[in-house]
Amino acid sequence: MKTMKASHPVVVLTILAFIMFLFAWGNFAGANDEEVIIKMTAKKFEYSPKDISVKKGIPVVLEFTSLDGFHGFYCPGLGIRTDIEPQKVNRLRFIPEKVGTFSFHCDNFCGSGHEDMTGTITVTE
Ligand SMILES: [Cu+2]
Repeated sequence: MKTMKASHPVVVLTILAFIMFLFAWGNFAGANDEEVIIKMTAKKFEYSPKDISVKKGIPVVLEFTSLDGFHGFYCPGLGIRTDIEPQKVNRLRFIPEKVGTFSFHCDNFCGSGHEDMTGTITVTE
């Protein structure tokens, strides 16, 4: 019984340390699996928001809806594009791998003024 009493605090501390470890691990894993969802709308002749900021290495899902007709989204600097079809949510998932500011534009001709349909993605560390 004496040895049981002596070891008791050690056992409690060990269990506490293990629980703290699990918490830390959970947070760490959670941060890695994190996915940032950014909702964007497209209409003649603008995106909203038009300037977005994301973190390098954190997966991003852009969710586009069109408020009018057919548009596109093309960001050559990051090598990503999607059609933006009306009446549906158009999802584009990517992982930003380089830091910088990259412009995007509509690459489905949607009328005169179409060339002004632009925006930027800024990727930070
Ligand atoms: Cu357009």
